[in-house]
Amino acid sequence: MNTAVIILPTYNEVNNVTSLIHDIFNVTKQITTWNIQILVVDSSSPDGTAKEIVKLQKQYKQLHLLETPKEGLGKAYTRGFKYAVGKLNTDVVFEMDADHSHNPKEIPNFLSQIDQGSDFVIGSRYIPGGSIPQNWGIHRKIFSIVGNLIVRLGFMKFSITEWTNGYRAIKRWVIEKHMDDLENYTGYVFQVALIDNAIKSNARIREIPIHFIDRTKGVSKIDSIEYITQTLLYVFQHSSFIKFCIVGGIGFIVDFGISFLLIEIFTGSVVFATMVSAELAIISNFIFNNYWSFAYKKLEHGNESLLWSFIKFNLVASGSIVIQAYGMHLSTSWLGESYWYVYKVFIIVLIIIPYSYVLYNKLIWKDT
Ligand SMILES: Nc1nc2c(ncn2[C@@H]2O[C@H](COP(=O)(O)OP(=O)(O)O)[C@@H](O)[C@H]2O)c(=O)[nH]1
Ligand SMILES: [Mg+2]
Repeated sequence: MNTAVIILPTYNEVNNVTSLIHDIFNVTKQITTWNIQILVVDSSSPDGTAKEIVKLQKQYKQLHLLETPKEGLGKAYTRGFKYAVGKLNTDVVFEMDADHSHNPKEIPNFLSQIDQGSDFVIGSRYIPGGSIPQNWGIHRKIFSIVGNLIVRLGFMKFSITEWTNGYRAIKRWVIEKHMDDLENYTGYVFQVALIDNAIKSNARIREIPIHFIDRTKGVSKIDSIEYITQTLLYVFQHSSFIKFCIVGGIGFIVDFGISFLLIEIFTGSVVFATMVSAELAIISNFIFNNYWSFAYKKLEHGNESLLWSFIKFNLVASGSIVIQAYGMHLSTSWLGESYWYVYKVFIIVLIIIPYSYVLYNKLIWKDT
């Protein structure tokens, strides 16, 4: 029988964790196809959470306790993952808050998605059937909704609606594959990093709706300012889309700079200069995208497809020149030529950027 370990990270949850553990085992005793264990990872809570767990262990032999220093939620989870995989030899790990925000009744739904072939099941508050608490203040609602939106936009990944909530079931291989990278994220941003890593290794990700219940006992440990800065920084450093936009900007500078050099300094012909500079910009874009924006799906040197990919890249780039020329022709013939630069910006932002990004992902740096 396969094993699933439910990890409950705790920091001062003495008034929540005992009743939650009873609730969980009440649900899981009805599951016959999985061996379910609970691992509490307590970061030296001064309120005596760990002592309560030790008492409960007399009642439940499937209850484990890992005591760690106070190093943040991400660190607690990575330590918990290592223990669950290494010591408890689990096949699946669950993440679940210990403050009753996540209803244990959903556990069978997570497992049935795993049984049906998912590698990573996310409990989402933002798909039909899911919700955030009605009684949350407007600040907390905006914080949660906008936070998720920024991540979705930054990664241009709209199919995943929930990046921050920690009610999840994850297959062992995903954890093992990304453990080294995950250890870099000690705080709540760890949750975003985990999904980002899972996407990059093509894990089959599935969302199921959950209602998030506001805690009634104890206080939230989230440090909002630290969380926002770390999340923005993470998205900025890891988003292929943002890097792709920066590479486009560099391409523009290369194109313009070389044209300027050839025309003004070397008094070359304008047509010749334009051809040379455009192709050099295409080459620079191809190299920077390959080794930076899409580095995690890099086309390797010596690989036969590298040349073919470069040819396709040139075709996509030529396509964008044709689209721009046609768009400029249409817009200036309708609206006159005075504001041509405004139309150009609109065409680049609304058509060229999405066109190139989608085609690069579909034709050149493909998800395997
Ligand atoms: N072990 C451990 N657990 C933590 C830490 N910070 C938060 N938690 C736990 O993570 C879960 C979610 O935290 P919570 O404060 O409720 O965050 P919120 O739901 O976003 O307000 C709870 O079970 C907390 O006890 C930490 O540093 N170490
Ligand atoms: Mg909470």
